[in-house]
Amino acid sequence: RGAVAAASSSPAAPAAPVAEEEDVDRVGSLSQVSGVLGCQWGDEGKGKLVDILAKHFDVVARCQGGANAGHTIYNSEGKKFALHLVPSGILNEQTLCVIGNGVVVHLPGLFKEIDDLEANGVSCEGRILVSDRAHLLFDFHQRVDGLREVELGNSFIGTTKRGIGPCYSSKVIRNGVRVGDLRHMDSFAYKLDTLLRDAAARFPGFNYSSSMLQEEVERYKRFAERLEPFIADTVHVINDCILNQKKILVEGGQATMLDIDFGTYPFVTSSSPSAGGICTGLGLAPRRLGDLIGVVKAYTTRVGEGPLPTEILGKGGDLLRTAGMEFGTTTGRPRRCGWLDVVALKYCCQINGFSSLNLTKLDVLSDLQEVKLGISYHLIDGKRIESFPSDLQTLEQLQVDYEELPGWQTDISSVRSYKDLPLAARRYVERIEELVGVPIHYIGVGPGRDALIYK
Ligand code: 2SA
Ligand code: GDP
Ligand code: MG
Repeated sequence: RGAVAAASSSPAAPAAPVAEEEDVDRVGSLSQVSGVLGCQWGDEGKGKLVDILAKHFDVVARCQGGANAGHTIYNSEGKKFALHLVPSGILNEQTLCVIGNGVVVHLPGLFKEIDDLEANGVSCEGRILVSDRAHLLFDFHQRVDGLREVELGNSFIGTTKRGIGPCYSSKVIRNGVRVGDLRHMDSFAYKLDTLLRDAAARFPGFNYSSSMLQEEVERYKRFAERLEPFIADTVHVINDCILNQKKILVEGGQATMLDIDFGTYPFVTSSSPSAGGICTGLGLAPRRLGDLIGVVKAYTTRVGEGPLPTEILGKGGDLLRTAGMEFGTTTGRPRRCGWLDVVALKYCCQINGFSSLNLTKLDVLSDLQEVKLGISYHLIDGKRIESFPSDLQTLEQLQVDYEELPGWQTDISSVRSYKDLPLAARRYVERIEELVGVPIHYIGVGPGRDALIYK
């Protein structure tokens, strides 16, 4: 898949009308440092919200993950862009995009993404900074990702095979090579050699020779030259922006249920997509954080293996997948679908302390006669589970208690004002707010920039 998807016009993404004044006020009054984080298992539509909010911020920054992320956004002409490493603020000309120290950076992928953006009329020059502390993700990390998945047999994780886990492993075991190391090519070769020898010793199927090292070093010498203008001490840049009253929006990749600590371990990614990852991934002090917006799909999806308590198997799941076009933005894999899991959502809100939520893809539920919310869990013996379980055994055995609500069976994709939503749709939204205790300020009714209701 190209870094930037086909530059096609989507019929579902019409040109954006001007937002009403009070909507702009609400967005304009978001804190100096705000964040957009995923509440479920990723692909909630974080990219769309970041793109919409970007014009009210000076900087949009990524703090974790890498090119495993896939954020699909549309510009005002309905042109589609699929971003992986470049922050979703890039379509807004005034925004500086920062790739923070917590991100793992695959340079060939980043350059391809930049080339594709430029080819589609988006100027990136001088608008992207990459942290000198960010770790480099090499092609060999991707090979190792694939080898590990094969080695796991039936217990494979279902990773994106973008090398994320192996790169964070190199970082944590203190073998990693960082962006700043590109400025010291003499020691770069030695560091890369150590990494490649490690991989060759660990995996019998991993071929490695000194000529491969030489080739890779030569390639990275060229990359180093091209990357030089992008490299920055982003910790300093971000904190300096704060001192100069600039506004920073942090864009999360993946989501809390895929968090290395809080997710359904080991079926998780290898970074911290929760609020804590903002501080460690950008060098931002916790007390700088202001509004954090949790993005939650009106139902649930997950791509990859692992527990999904409210999953709808068979035809019902297929219907949601088709209606919501639920296929991975990075890998094209079909996403598993289910009802909204309120237990998982409450757990996620607890961890992140969201000031508000963006409920996305409400339009996708429009055809259903009834909609369900997974409101609590119990075990086979009837015992209620009070919090989101940490172990796979419980997660696999638990039963979900559902609340059924009437569907609205009306196309809501052109609704732009909360009061114009059908009563049943408003009841669904308000019931979620009531159960979770966090206000829903934004409601997505389509993929386009304009398809957002401010509540
Ligand atoms: P990895 O590659 O090591 O991070 O995979 C570990 C788990 O994390 C999941 N993961 C994701 N889940 C949803 N969306 C992601 N991004 C792409 C998208 C995914 C795609 O936007 O659609 O295209 O397949 C993402 N990235 C990682 C992954 O599925 C594993 O469960
Ligand atoms: P992210 O990883 O959280 O940024 O989400 P993705 O971009 O991977 O997946 C979300 C998908 O849903 C994208 O194709 C978006 O264009 C689309 N999308 C976002 N919000 C809405 C919405 O409110 N309604 C519909 N129908 N699609 C949406
Ligand atoms: Mg995605």
